[in-house]
Amino acid sequence: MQLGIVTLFPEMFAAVTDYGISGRAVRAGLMNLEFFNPRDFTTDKHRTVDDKPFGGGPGMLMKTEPLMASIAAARQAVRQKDSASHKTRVIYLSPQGRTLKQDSIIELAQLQSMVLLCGRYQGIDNRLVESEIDEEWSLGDFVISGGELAAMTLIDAMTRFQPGALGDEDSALEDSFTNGLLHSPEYTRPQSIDGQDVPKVLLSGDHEAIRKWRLKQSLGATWLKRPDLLKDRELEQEQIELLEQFKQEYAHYHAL
Ligand code: 9WO
Repeated sequence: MQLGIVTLFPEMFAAVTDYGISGRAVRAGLMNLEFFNPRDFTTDKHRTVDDKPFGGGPGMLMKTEPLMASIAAARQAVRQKDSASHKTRVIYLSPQGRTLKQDSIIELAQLQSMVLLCGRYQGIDNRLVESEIDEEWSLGDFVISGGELAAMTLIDAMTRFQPGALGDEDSALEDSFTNGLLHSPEYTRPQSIDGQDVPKVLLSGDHEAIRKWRLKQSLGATWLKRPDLLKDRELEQEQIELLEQFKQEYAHYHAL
């Protein structure tokens, strides 16, 4: 995947390029990040990248000309490297966007190329939103200081769906949310921590019993913590029965 990233702070992206699964994917060439800093596209002595909003008020906007020049350069560079020369989407990360969900991550992860625009200050001139931005995406209903951390989050999440990015035993398709349910609880050594024991079934070696137990816990955790995920969802007969068992055990346990 070819990524053109328009940002005033390219150094921040070391968090994805230098560490962990995303770092390995970058080193393996699965994800190719190229940075375009509006400051490098300024023409004045002070290399100005902010400007006052018309109508007054506190705060600044990103200065238009260096921003437009860096978007144009990013589009061009990324398009040249996208072997099929697909139409490159320009994506803006902002609280005004559609909320990213795992299914939107999976769809975006299929693209060959994209330009990510990281806003700073109070954002960008609305005419650029209209003319330059193809899609606006949000992580959720909160404000952070700029688009970079959101862009990095998106890049990390998309990396997990690049073929070869995860080790053999990891599968992005087995993560929480990919089946629409929360993951069942997991345990490692030691078998007992201050009298809290690992559930016996996990030590039994009975794979079918373990599968059923995990599915029941997964349904139960979703019912307890994220009932909204079960709202408009058809459960299979086995799932209905396991969730019913979970609820009964839960009621029994909490009645004591
Ligand atoms: C800053 C500001 C300062 C004074 C008065 C109003 C203001 N609004 C903003 C603002 O919303 N700034 C944004 C900072 C502009 C776009 C980039 N920034 C950003 C992106 N903040 N939060 C995000 C973001 C992106 C994705 N998901 C969640 C939040």
